Amino acid sequence: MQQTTFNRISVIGLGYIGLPTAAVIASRGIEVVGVDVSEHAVNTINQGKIHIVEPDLDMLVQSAVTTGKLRATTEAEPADAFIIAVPTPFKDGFKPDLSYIEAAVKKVAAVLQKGNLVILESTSPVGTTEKISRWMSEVREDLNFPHQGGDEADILIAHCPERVLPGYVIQELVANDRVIGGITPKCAARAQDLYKIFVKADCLITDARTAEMAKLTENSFRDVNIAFANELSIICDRLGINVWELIKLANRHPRVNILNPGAGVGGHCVAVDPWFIVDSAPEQARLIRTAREVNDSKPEFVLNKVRKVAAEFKQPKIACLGLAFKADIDDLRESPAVAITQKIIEEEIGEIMVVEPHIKSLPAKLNQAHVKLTGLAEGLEAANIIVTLTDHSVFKQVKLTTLNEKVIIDARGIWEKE
Ligand code: SAJ
Repeated sequence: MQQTTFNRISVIGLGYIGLPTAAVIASRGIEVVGVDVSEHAVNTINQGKIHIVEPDLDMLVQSAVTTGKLRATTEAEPADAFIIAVPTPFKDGFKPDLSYIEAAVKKVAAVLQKGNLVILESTSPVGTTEKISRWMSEVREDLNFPHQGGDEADILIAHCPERVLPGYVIQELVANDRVIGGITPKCAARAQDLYKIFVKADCLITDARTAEMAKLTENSFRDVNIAFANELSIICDRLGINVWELIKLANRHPRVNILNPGAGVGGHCVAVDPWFIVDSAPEQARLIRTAREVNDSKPEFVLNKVRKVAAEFKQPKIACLGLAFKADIDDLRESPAVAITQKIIEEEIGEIMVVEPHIKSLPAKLNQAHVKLTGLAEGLEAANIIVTLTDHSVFKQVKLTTLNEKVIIDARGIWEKE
C-alpha cells in the first residue's frame, strides 16, 4: 500500500546541496539521516557545525542537530525516502563521471524496503535516473523496480534536479519552483508529496528524462548567454569599442538583455553541465559546444592582456583582484580567476599581490615567494598593474579616480561601468 507520510528521510551527500536540503527538511520536524563518505563532514555536522560556507546554514544545522531531527553517518540506514545529492563532475574528454552516483545508489540499494522512494537530485545526463533503477535491481533481485514493474513497482524513483544559487541556497530551496520527473507517474506523484513538505513554490511534474534535460538546459542557457557577452567583449577589444557602454546601450532595447562578460565561467555547474548535452548529442549540440569553448578561451584572452601590458614595465607589480569563481563568495572551485593568477605566477610575469577578502591564506598552488595575499588598499597602492578577476562588491567601492597612473585590466567591468 502507498504511504502518505514520510517519517524518516535520508539524504546521501552532505555538500552544498545535500546539507541545506537535509537541514530544511529537519526544520519541518521530520527525522533526517544524512549520509556522507567524509568522516570529517559527518563529525562536524554531528557537533551542530558546518564544513561549507553558505549564509544561514550554520544556524539551521545547529538547531536541527540540537533538536535531534538531523544526524549524520557514513553508512546508509533504512528510511522512507532517499535523496541522492552527490557530485557529477566530468572526466577526460568532457565525459560525465557517474561513479559517485553509482556508489551512492549501491549503498542505498542495500537498505531499501518495499514502498521506498528514491530521488536523484544531482545534475545528470539524460537517462541516468533509469540507470539508477537498473543498478538497484542488480543489487536487489528480491524487489521490483520501475523499469521492470512500471507503476506497480515496489520502489519509486524520480529525478528532481537542484537549481539553487550558491549564496542564496536556503531561500531558493523554499522559494524556487521544482521540476519533478518520475520514471512513472506514480513515482513523480510520490516525489511531489516529499517536496511539498518544504517547497512553497510550484512542484511541476514530468518524466525523468525531461527533468534531466531541463536542468542541463537551464545551465546551458546561462552558459550560451555568457558566451555571447564574452565573445562581444573580444570583438569590441579588436574594434576599439567599450563593451560595457555597448551592452548598456543595447540593453535599453526592450527585448535585449545581454549578460556580463568576465574572466571566464567557473564553478561546478554552468561550466560543466553543457558538456553532458554535448556528450549525449555531439553532432546536434553545436551552439552549446561552441559556447563552452568561447567561455573557456576567455582566461587566455585576459592573460594575453596581462602579458602585453607587463612587457612595458621594467618591474611589473601586479595586483590580481579576486580569486573566487564569482562575486561575494569564498568558493575557489574551478575558478578562472585562480587559473589566470596561477599562470601569471608560473610565468613569473612580475611581483604579485593577490587581493581576495574572502580567504585567510593562499591555496598551496599560488603560495610562492613572489606572491603575497594582501588587503585591498595595500594591493592597489603597491601595484602598477591592476587586474580585476572577480567582481566582489568591496572592489566596486574603489573610485577609479584614486587609481591614476596605474594600468587597469578590468576583466569584470568593475570600473569600466562607471
Ligand atoms: N558569469 C559571468 N557573467 C554573468 C553571469 C555569470 O561571467 O553575467 C560567471 C560567474 O562569474 C561564474 C559563472 O558565470 O564564474 C557561473 O555563475 P552563475 O552565477 O551564473 O551560476 P552558478 O554556477 O553559481 O549557479 C548556477 C545557477 N544556474 C542558473 O542560473 C541557470 C543555479 O541556479 C544552479 O542551481 C547552479 O548553477 C547549479 O547548481 O547547477
